[in-house]
Amino acid sequence: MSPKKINVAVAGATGVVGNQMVACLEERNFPVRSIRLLASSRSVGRKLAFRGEMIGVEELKEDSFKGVDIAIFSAGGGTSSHFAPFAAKTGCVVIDNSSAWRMDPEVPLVVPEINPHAIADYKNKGIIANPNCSTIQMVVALNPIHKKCGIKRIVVSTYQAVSGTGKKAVDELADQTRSFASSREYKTSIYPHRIAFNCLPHIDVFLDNGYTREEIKMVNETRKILEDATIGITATTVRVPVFFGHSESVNIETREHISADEARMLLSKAPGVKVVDDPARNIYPMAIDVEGQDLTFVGRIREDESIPNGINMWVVADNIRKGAATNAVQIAEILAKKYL
Ligand code: NAP
Ligand code: 3JN
Repeated sequence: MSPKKINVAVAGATGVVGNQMVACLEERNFPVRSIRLLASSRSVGRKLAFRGEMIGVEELKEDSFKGVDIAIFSAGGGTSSHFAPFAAKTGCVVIDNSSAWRMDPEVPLVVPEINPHAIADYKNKGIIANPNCSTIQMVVALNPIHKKCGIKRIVVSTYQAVSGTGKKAVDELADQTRSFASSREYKTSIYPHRIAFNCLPHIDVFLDNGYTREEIKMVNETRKILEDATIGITATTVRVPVFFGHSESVNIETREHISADEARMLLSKAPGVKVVDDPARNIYPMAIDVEGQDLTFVGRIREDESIPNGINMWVVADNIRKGAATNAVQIAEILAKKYL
């Protein structure tokens, strides 16, 4: 039997993430009957390609969702907070890529390799949340170990690409790099300091406890997806001058012992993971190799010699693909197949 055809809307279609959403729907041959591309009034008149057709961008409005089955949002938290309930009220299911709904206890927060069963809870509010990109790639790598040995504590430091901040940040890194290389004055508008040839230990806003909001997203979202509120987690999130691909140094303490070889073996069979780990030949995951890929790459797997049950690893993924668009489209695929 051929799959049911779905009427889709993409809100934020002109952005870095929205563009990949549209590309992903096409590449994965999602059973689209019709597609509406929505953005702000600034983009009305623009056209975007889908399956060889040029489709006009429409302004996102409260009544944009009539006849739509699935609406994928990536137009910022404020936009999702306001428009997702209108979409859900019309009867369409929202897959939201912002932080607006992630920690709502009635809204499922889904990584298909880990908790696809949670998708059933879309019925509560008509909304499913897509996690933060840094969380997604970390939990894809850690879930197999958590299931086998129980993770007690996670210490993570991220090295996040500028594409995570959107189109203007990609342009800022390119402009600053050109200016710096030709000894011209550089401009700073998206980040508070120069990002070219620099690292900023600052993603999203600072909170009263000294952490950034991005760091706390990683803590809360990881516990919700792994369905374990007891895991101790501390994160430091850093913006680095890379265009695409987030990298993470992840240290874990497990309840039961696991050797580096066992962890490598476990991860080599895990869904969505590719182990790239041959340091003798200088082989390890790198941001420059993951652009356009949907897997999470894990390497530098080794025992933490400072504690009895510790493992270190290096985790890299395309932040716009698995970190955002691919994960959302995977959710849409399960929703379409099992629930609609
Ligand atoms: P971007 O390149 O700046 O694009 C923003 C998109 O949102 C554009 O399509 C823009 O339309 C649209 N938009 C902004 N304000 C709007 C409004 N009031 N009404 C309708 N559309 C509006 O940003 P991005 O990198 O694609 O990120 C977009 C959002 O996705 C982020 O704010 C975040 O919530 C989410 N995100 C999630 C992850 C993740 O970790 N899962 C990663 C990155 C981003 P115009 O082009 O017309 O301005
Ligand atoms: O900075 C990154 O690498 C990921 C950024 C994600 C992001 C950017 C703006 C707003 C988010 C998010 O997904 O958490 C949000 C947000 O919706 O809060």
